[in-house]
Amino acid sequence: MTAISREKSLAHFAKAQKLIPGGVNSPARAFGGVGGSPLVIDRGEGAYLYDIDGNQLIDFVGSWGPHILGHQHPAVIAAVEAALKKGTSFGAPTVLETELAQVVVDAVPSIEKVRMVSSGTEATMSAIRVARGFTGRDRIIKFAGCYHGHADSLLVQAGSGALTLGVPSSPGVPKGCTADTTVLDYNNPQQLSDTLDKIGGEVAAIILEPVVGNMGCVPPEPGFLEACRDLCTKHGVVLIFDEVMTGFRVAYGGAQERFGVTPDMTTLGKIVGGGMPVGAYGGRADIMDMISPVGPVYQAGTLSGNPLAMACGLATLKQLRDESPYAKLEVLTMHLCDALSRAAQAAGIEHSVGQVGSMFTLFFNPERVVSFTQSEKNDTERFAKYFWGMMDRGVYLPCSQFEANFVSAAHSDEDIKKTIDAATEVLSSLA
Ligand code: HOZ
Repeated sequence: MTAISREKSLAHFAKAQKLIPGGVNSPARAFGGVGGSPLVIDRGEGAYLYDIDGNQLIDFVGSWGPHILGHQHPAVIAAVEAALKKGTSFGAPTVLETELAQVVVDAVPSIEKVRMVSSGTEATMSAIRVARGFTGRDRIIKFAGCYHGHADSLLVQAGSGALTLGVPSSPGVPKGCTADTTVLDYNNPQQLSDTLDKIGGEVAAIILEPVVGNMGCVPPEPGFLEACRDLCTKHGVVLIFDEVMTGFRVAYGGAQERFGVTPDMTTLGKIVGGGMPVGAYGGRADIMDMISPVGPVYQAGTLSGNPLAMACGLATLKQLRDESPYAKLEVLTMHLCDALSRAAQAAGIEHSVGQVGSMFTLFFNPERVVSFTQSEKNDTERFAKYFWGMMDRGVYLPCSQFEANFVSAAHSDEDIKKTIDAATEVLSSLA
C-alpha cells in the first residue's frame, strides 16, 4: 500500500489559506480534527470523488449529506440543465418552487406548509423566530452536542465543526443572544420534564436533531422523542425537529416517519436541495401562517426558491420517492457497520457504532454514545490515524469523529467490500 499523492492539493491549499480564513469556506471541512490539510476536489461521479491530484476515493461524506443518490445522478443533472436554460434567478414565484413544496408536504408528516430558504442555518433560525412569534415566549431549549447551524442563539454547546475545533460556544455571540437558550442533555427525558415543570411557561420551542448527526451518529433512545412530543404538548411548547441531516435520509419522510413522532415544525436542508444551497422550514399551517406576508413574523431572501436549486431538489426527491432506495441502503449500511465492528473487535480496539438507516459512525469509544457526555470520551487521536489510513487506501471519510458517515444509493457491494478490506487492514495496524 502506498500513500496517495497529494502534491497539487497541498500547493493549492497553501494558496487558499492566504485568501480564505483557514483556506475553507466552512470549518468542518478543514481537517482540524485529524491534522494535515484537506484534499482539493475536482469532481464527483456516483460513489466517487476525484481530487486535483487524480486520486479516486470512495466517498462517505456525500457533501455532508445531500448526495444520497451519489454524485451527478443523470435525472438530477438533466433537471438542472433544463432549468439553467431558462435563467438562474428571478426573485419571483415559479412553478418549480410550488412543485417542490407539494412533494415536501406529501412526504413529511408534520409539514402542512413550507417556506424555502437557502441553507439549513437559515431554516433553523427562521423556525425559532416563528415559534417565538407564535407562542409569544422567548426561551428555547436545545440539547448539548446537537448542531443547528450557526445562528447566534443556537451556537451554544453545539456539535459538528464547532465541537471538532473545540469552540462549541463561539466568541462573537453576545450574551444577550444566548440568554434565552437553555441547554439540556440529549436522551434524558426526566431532565427535560423537570425543567419544563419549572420554566415550561417561558419556553417557545424545543429544537433537536431526532437522530443526532453532528456529534457522530447518535440515535434517540426508545421513548425520548415521544417524551419530547408529550412534554411539548403539555406545556404549549413548539416541538421543532431539525431534519436537515435526517430528512429524506433515514426514511423518505425523515426521522418523524421512521420513529412515528410528529413535531409541530421541521427544518430541512441537504437532500431537499439535492446538492444545491437549499434549506426549508415547515409545519402546522396555523404556525406557518404567522409568517409574512400572511402574518407578522418577517423572513425573506433574494435567492429563496431559486429555480436551479428547486429543480435540483425536486429531481432528487422524485427519484427517492419513485425508486425508494431506503431498504437497500439500510441493508448495505448494516452490513458495513457489522463488518467494521467485527474488524475493530478482532484488533482489540474499544469501540461502539451508532447507525440509523444510511447514517453511521464508528466511535473509538468503549461506551455506547447516547449523549454529549460519552462523546467526550472518543479517542480522537486513534480516529485521526484511522482516517488517514483509510484515505491512503482510497476511502474518503468525514474528517472528524463528531460527524456522521453517509452511504449512498451509488455505493456498490464492491465499494463496500473494498471499504471493509481497507478498514480491516487499518484497524489491525492501530491495535
Ligand atoms: N454542518 C456540516 C456538517 N455537519 C458541515 C458542512 C461543511 O463544512 O461543508
